[in-house]
Amino acid sequence: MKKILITGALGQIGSELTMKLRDMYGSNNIIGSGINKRKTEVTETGPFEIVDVTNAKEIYEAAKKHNVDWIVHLAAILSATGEKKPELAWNVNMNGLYNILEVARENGCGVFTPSSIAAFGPSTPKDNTPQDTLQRPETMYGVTKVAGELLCDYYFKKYGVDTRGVRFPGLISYKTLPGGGTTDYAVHIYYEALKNKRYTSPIARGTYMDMMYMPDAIDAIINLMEADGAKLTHRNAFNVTAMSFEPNEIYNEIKRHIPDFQMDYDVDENLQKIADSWPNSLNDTMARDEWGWNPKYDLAKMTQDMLEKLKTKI
Ligand code: NAD
Ligand code: AKB
Repeated sequence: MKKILITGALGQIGSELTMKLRDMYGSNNIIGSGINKRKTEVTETGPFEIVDVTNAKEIYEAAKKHNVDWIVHLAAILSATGEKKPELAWNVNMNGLYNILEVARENGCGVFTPSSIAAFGPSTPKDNTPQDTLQRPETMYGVTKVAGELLCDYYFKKYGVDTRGVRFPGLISYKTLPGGGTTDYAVHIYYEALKNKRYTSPIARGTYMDMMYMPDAIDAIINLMEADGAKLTHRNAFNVTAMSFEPNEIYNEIKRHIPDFQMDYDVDENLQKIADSWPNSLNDTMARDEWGWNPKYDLAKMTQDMLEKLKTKI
């Protein structure tokens, strides 16, 4: 039986992961937390604490109060916001992670925290990007992600903290809007297709990025946390992907369901620069071999489900 503290639990991943883990382990065993509190499913269906991850005392007190044995650390500043506010991104992503790892070390907790495709940079091989390769990212978000991967490795090797993580691609979901990333266009396009039948893409035609539907992302977190640690040779920051597409391909897929949907382009230079520095497609063989990673959704299946779910929501 696990007792888990989740940071950033009201975000895009946290809002879905918290509910799934409460179903699996019981509501009282899954403690949501966030920098502030607002009325949502997460705050109404189980324990919830205010935890600013830059404040070590708040993390420590929440972990002690609930006697947790795992921390799923999701609080972060994502790529687009991070380029606008690099100091904030460094503070939340690096000092936050350091505080989490210290609390885990003192209390004997495991830590799951996601890295990202942003941990790669322009000098990384772009196609079929290997698990172990050059990582020289040029965004502050990417810098914190690659440093975070190394810090998690360090805490495992030096102190035996059970750290685990994946490099997520852009995540697509209908429950909670994404929080300031470069891949957010691949969520917004569905909302606009249903609401206005028009979308202006800030990412240029031909820009491939890895993507994944949220149910697969949730499975990745749970399956890696449940995996036998003795069998993991990589542990932190496994490449995982489910699909790779460029804006015109997702547009055409949506158009199959909404024939009069139209899209044009107004490329955002800042986002495009970030997107151009990331891989086109990851090689996730290590995750498949070491803990059975096997995504269920491709672009067609995801689009059908997204449109069905969003229609009801909107
Ligand atoms: P999100 O932006 O939706 O949620 C992050 C949450 O952290 C927000 O609710 C925000 O309020 C909170 N937060 C910000 N500063 C905080 C602080 N100081 N203390 C506590 N909470 C704070 O992000 P997400 O998409 O859910 O991402 C979760 C993790 O997954 C992050 O590490 C992110 O880098 C990683 N990731 C996400 C994606 C994606 O496409 N969503 C892709 C790759 C990696
Ligand atoms: C972002 O675009 O910043 C995130 C990510 C891929 O890490 N979605």
